This record gives sequence, C-alpha cells and structure tokens, in this order.
Amino acid sequence: MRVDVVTIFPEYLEPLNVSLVGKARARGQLDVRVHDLRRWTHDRHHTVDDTPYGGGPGMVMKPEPWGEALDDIIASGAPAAPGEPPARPVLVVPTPSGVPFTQTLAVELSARPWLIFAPARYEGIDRRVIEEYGEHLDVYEVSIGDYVLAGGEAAVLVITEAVARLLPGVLGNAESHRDDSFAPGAMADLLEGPVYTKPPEWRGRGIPEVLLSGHHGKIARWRRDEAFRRTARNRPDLIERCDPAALDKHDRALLAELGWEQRPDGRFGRTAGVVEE
Ligand code: 6GU
Repeated sequence: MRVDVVTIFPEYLEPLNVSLVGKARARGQLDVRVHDLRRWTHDRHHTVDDTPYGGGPGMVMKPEPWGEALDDIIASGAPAAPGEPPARPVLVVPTPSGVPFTQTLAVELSARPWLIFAPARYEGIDRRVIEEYGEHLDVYEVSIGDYVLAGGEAAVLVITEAVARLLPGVLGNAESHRDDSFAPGAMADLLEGPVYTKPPEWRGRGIPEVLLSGHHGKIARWRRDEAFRRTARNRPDLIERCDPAALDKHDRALLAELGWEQRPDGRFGRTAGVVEE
C-alpha cells in the first residue's frame, strides 16, 4: 500500500518511522511519503491560510496549494503495469466533522492500494478542494473521536496504524487481529477482557484459577464473561446495540446478573432501579 501525507508539519509524522508502521515500511509492505504543503506555495511567506469568507474566528487553508500538491501527487502514481491506467488513490481528510473512524472503515481502507491524507490545521480546508477531488476520487472525511485536536496530523498517525496492521504480512501470528475488540466475528462488539502473564504471584496478587486449569472450554467461557463485564461497564452502548441472536443462554444469564434485561424488541437495556456494584 502507498500512503501520501500532505502537511505543514512533516516532523509531526516522524512516528511513522517507528514500531509496526516503521517495520512495515522497512519491509516494503508500506510506501509512506510525507510532503510539506508549503512546497506548493509561491509567495515569500509560503502562505497556506487566509481569513474566512463571511467572517468568524480563525483561518481557513487556501485551496491553491492543496490543489497543486494533490495534482502532483496524483500524477506521480505510475501505472500498475505498462498500458494499465494509473492507480486511483483514496483521499482521506481528517476532520472533527467527518464520519467516525471505526474498525469497519479501517478494514475498508486497508483494501485500497493508495491513500492520500490531507490533514488540515486552522479551521479547515476551503470546501472547494473536497468538492473538486470528490468528482474523481473517493473522498472520506473522517473523525477519530468526539473531541477537538489542533490539526489532523495525530489522526493520520491513528488511521495509518489501524490500517497498516491489517495489511497482509504486517502482523505476526502472535499478534493476530482475529480477536481484536471490534473485529468482525465471534467476539464482535465486545471489548477484550483482562490478560495475565508470569509471575503467578505479584505483590500478593494471583492469577484467576481458571487460567491455570488447562481447561480450554472453561477458559473460553471465562474470557467471554469478562468481555461482557468489561463491555457492560465501559461501553453500555455496545450492549444496547448487540444482536441478541449472537448471545447464548449463559450470556443472557450473565447480563441479567449485571442488571440488564431484554426489551420487547429483543434488545438489551439496563434494568430500571438496578445499581451497579
Ligand atoms: Cl480527524 N481532526 C481534528 N482536528 N480534530 C479531531 C479529529 C480530527 N478527530 C477528532 N477530533
């Protein structure tokens, strides 16, 4: 996969040289190119922003540098094979007003051969840039959560790491993503429960007996119970959304014990008046 990032803070993307993403780059699984947007300015001050039409606080990123940068980068996409059309990148625009970035979107992006990130600083990029490139490319405006950052660069790091670890061969077997919280499959939409390693006793604290039992069935059941407990506590919205058909008798009994009841539509909701310990 090729990833281009256009930013006024190229140094902010240095972490892409480290850890999982850095290793994927070193192995040739990921081709990351970071570009300084100011390269595509023509005035002495390398101006990338201006005041907003209609007034209001803050500054807006000018369309011309973005247009020239994106045109050059898109044109640099060599045909996959002689005679073939050049690869068509996806444009990812991190913004707090975008659609939520989820594991589903990470999976979708990981299937694309080429992503171009356009992280904005200030109040955002002139809307005409998104409209213009939306005519020819798939454009995703994406938010990484309900809080406001000073710019989209941190979101580029987040999205790139979430996508890169899904690329074939990037994760070793030991770190398989099959059991990830939010991964599609058996444990879908449950948070992962607690984990333990040696020593068997640390500062007087032991390991849950069942994990030492060697009984794989009981261990799986215990892990699923812990996943439900943690999800009910930290993300009750996930319990409310979960498909009741995905739950077995034991799951239902545990949820009842935790103060959840099945509503007439089959969905789960907190039992009125039950206080969590
Ligand atoms: Cl993608 N950008 C900014 N500036 N703030 C955010 C965000 C993105 N996602 C959540 N907050």
